[in-house]
Amino acid sequence: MEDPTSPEEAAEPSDRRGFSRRRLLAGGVLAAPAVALLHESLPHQGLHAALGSDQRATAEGAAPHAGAHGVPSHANGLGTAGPTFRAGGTVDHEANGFNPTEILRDFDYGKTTRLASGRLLREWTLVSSDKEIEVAPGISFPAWIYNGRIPGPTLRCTEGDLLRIRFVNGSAHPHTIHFHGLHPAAMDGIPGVGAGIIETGESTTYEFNAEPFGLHLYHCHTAPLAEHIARGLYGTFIVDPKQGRPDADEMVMVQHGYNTTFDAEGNQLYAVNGIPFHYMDEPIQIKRDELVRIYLVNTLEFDPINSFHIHGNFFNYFPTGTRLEPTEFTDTVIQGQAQRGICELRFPYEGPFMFHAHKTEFAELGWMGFFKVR
Ligand SMILES: [Cu+2]
Repeated sequence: MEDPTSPEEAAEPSDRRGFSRRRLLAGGVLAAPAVALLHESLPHQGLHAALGSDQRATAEGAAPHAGAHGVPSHANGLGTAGPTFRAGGTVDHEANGFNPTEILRDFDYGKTTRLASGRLLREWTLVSSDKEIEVAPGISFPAWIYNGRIPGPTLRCTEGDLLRIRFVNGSAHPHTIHFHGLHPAAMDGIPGVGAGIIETGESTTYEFNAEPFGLHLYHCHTAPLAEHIARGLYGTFIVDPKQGRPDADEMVMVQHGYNTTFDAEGNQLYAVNGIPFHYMDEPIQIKRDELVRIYLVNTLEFDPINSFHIHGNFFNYFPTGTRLEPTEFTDTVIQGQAQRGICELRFPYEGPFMFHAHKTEFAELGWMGFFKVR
């Protein structure tokens, strides 16, 4: 197979406009037989093909790591034993300051105080900063982030709580926090309304009621909006119904991407919870027959849709989480940007089960992982 990006081509800035991911995929990665794709060449080749020239240079330097991502042996079509995960191909989570395995089940309930009225006050502090994140082995991305991680913390409360979110801008760029939910205009976190844009070194406090119950999100709303979101300024905001939901193994999956070439044409890498291919390397551990609840959010910039698909199973889907009855029993959902929904399911069989974008080109550029059911 031809190398879809010769060094000359990748290094020539004037070619950048024509250096689209889709052309690369069409001419390179996707032209390969599916078996080869899913076997050893996939993550490696995908990264090389898709990264920009600067990052490509770094990728070459990281060649010993590239391709070390675990590839399931069942993907070779032989139907043999479970995943074989080779060591050494991961990013430096410690240097990044976060690990998607921990982000998955990390819910931040804030600092709580009972008010005289009996209501619960929840308070958080979110600090934005600029940070180089190793998004794939050897590949650095200059991110803008909340509380040192991508995605930002998962803020969780119960409908009727009073919420107070102090925002401190520690980034070199102006930002805001815009919450989805019901709130006064002054608390909307957009330029020119209320506190408006929060400049470097400044802070503000957003205060509003927790409503409606459901699965929501927050993100920066400063222009250029696409860049402020794509750089990493987003997170999940869960408002639990007063009566709660049935006990379950709960987890959050924020779908997003990295436009490593900064051409705003698309993304070169796709992920859930910060790091492409992470749950290939560290499958999500699941107990057989236990109820699993996935809070699934799409913050993907530049691509009009994203999707989630699970192997060997079906789930009940609660769009936006604003109703207690599911609207669908399916194995695939499509989400546009800011769409989100709750997936509930049980795994009746043990073994490794893939989940990935059924926008399959995203899967091959990082948006895939495994549940490991025991
Ligand atoms: Cu911003």
